Amino acid sequence: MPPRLNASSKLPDTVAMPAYTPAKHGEGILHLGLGAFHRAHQAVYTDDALALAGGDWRILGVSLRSAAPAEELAPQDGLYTLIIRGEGEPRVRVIGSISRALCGKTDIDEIRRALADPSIRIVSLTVTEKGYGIDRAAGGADPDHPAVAADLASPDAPTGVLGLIVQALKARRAAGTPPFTVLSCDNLPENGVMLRGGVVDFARRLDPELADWIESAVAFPSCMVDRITPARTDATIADAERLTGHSDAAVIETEPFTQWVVEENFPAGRPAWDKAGALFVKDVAPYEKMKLRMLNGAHSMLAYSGFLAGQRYVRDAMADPDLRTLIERHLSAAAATLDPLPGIDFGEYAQDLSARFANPSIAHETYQIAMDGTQKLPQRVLGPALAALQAGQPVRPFAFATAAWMRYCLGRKDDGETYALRDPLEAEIAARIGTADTAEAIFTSLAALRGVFPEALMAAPEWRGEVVGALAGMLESGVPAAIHTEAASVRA
Ligand code: CS2
Repeated sequence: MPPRLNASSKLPDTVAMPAYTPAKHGEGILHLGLGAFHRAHQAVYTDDALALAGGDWRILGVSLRSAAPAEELAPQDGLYTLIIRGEGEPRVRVIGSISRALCGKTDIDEIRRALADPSIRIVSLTVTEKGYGIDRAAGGADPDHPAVAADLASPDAPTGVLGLIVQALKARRAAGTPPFTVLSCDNLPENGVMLRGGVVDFARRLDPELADWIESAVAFPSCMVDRITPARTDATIADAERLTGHSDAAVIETEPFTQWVVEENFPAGRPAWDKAGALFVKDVAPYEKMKLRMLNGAHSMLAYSGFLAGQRYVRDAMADPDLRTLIERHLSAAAATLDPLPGIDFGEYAQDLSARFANPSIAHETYQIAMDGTQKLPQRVLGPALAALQAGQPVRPFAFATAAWMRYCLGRKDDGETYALRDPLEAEIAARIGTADTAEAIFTSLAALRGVFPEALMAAPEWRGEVVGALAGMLESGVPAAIHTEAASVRA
């Protein structure tokens, strides 16, 4: 077994090391959600910013539930290998921007103390769509979310996202410490506005005056994040050993492409992320919309249809001419719902996305993307479907994606093999579908899910007809044949 990576490791010259001395930089960011994506994205921008411009901006990483990130990173002094898979041999670098890693289950007091500490000037988050506890249809905290319910009941001992942020802001206000900036980095439209709505509403339920102060004093910039980051596998671990001569339990692999578009609104300061390649703009919304509708929308369509057609990886689905046709159709339909964005050619963006999806060195599982469909579909597929409907554009591409998700909700493939949906509404989905086995009945049962489908869309006979038609095809002839027929109709 090779030695474990840590601050005194000597690595081969082929591995890029932090171009600064990590230990000389203090913490400035507390990040909630220490998963693979953060380590392939924001932590890398921060690593570059520290090298280029310095500052006390290292990241105190927190994972609220899983003990794994802290167990992986702590013995390595927060260091981890990033394997960047493009053409040829992967590029390898060691990231030094994470100073400490804590777990909400075991270190909650330390986490609460850190949140109140004046050195922390940014609290950033990648907790996934379902992790916030926000009722996205209504726009405030969701009192039925388990963490929200628990934190509303004991606000002085919070363990969830909204509860921790509100308690920390309250403590800072009482101590005369300036508030931190709150930066959501999840794939949600206007993520800053959404999180602000959740935090302010949570606070208002406890202390209206505190809520007013948060509204006026705390910044919640929005941002668009992008980097395809598959889950780590044994091959990732083996490559880290082979390429660095060290074992690394925290290694992450990712693609060469990376993008971050951030609203310029950091009253408490920020790392020089702009020098590291992040784009700072006044209004992020059009970039978010483009990425969510094109990249993520096409990803979700491909995940459900590809998974059900037996394609394990996105790259394999891209090698299937029928699925490729459907991806290209989806990308252009999504692009047609967007307002023009100066400096961006949506056609080129679509081509670049197809190339990224086809990257032969990235093994991105369709099943990974299929997770949490109820949390993803609204912004990725249903929002653009409604926009297309209202603009008189064809809704079929979005209806096909929605039908594939509904087919996926049955929890079994054409041959009867079963799988877990991995969705927070999994039990409700199963209960609603019950024994429904016609496209009409399945559509009707899922249409009643709370907060998923926009009413105006579901009320449109055209939409219903297209989804039911596509789903009926999948049920009658099997998913691969339905994909083939659909692609043939696009080519015709
Ligand atoms: C994917 C995203 O898992 C998913 O739902 O669509 O994680 C996607 O890979 C990233 O947003 C790319 O930036």
